Amino acid sequence: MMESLADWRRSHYSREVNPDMNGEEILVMGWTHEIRDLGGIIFVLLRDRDGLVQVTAPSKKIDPGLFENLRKLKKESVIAVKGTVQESPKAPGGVELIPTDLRLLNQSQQPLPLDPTEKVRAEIDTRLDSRFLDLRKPSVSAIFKIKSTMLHSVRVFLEKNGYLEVNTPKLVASATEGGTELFPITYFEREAFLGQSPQLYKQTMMSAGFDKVYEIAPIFRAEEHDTLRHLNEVISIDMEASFHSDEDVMDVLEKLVVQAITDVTENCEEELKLLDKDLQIPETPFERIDYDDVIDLVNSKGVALEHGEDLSRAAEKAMGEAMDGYYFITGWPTEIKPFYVMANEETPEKSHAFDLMYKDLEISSGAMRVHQHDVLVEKISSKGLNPESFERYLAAFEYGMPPHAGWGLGAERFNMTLTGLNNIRETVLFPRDRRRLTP
Ligand code: AMO
Repeated sequence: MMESLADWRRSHYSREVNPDMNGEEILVMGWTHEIRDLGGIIFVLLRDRDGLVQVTAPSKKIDPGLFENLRKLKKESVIAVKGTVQESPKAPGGVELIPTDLRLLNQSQQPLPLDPTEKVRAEIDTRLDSRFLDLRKPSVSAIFKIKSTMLHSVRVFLEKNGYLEVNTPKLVASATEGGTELFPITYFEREAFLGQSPQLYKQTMMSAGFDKVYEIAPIFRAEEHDTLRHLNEVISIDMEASFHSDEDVMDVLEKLVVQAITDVTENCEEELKLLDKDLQIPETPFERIDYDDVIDLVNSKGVALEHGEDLSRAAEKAMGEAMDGYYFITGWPTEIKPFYVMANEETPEKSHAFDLMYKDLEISSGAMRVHQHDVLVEKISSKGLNPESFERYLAAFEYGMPPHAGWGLGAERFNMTLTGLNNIRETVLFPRDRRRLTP
């Protein structure tokens, strides 16, 4: 009688099998990455989440029935192999497995819509259409191991520094980052929107007395344009801190970025190697460059940019050529920043807002906020918005709102800087862009 599946328990992941285990009986589970049938000997590369292990089956040494079953295996089928570990300097990890038993757990259809062995290059759209297969590629899953390590590092860093994790609504009643980027939805008999940013809620938490909060959650932007840096759904790492200035939270951001890079270099050595990425720990403090100097710099490079304009793509590129690594742009004009950004006391045309850049890519923006109710009402009106639609948010400013500051860091854009990838779609499991809503 066939042993029940429950008795077939994995004893090791591929990465754990090493030459010191010579002679040990083990059980590995995974996918048939590759099959090489040389007649008298069959090599099967078994792939699991962590890597590859070679199963070596010489016809003379193993059971003929088992040999035939190995020969019949199809690529990307799911298998379990029992066998004896044998030292083998030429095989991956310096070991091979001489099989004693095989279980075909699930047969894969052929031909495959995509080749997970990475021998054939595929276009990004083909890859995303069969994303489950694409994600089997070690160099693709590496991106998500790095993302997971980064997010863990960010959480640990913020928790250690006294930040409380919060969860705010994603079904919201109003815009925060400009009306045109909103996804409207039907909320029973009313119109509502998908949240563009936890901005209003994280600020409200300052009035609630939580002092320091953070949230890691999706934000939704109805971006019309199709670029390598924009998606319609991304993960935002947001923080807000009371009695903090813009300089204070820039300091937090800088330290968090360095900590995450340090943790990724230490824990994702294999993954970085697969991505061919030589990740350097940046020096602090990051350079700070004033918006006025950015204007002069890009104009000197032949990019026309007027004072009071947001950076065009050409301006970002010129900045990317002039600056190395991470740097802050400070002193942004008040006029082009959202209503919640505090203006400079002495030069009100300039604000307390900043952006964190990596070469030509904006990865975070933040600011010290307006905390005075009357100033905020006026700023909402001056942006052409109706203060009445912000009634509940505004109330939090009437009964003791402390001064505060915060920022939002795009997890995917940050991940692009960690992995060296230039298409943001690569850093999301199932990206949402202008044309894509499935898988
Ligand atoms: P902002 O709109 O600049 O600021 O967003 C913050 C960061 O989120 C990421 N991001 C995006 N990434 C990819 N595709 C998009 N469509 C996209 N939109 C945003 C970027 C960006 O730097 N409320 C403020 C933050 C604050 O002041 O605390 C805000 O949302 O990395």
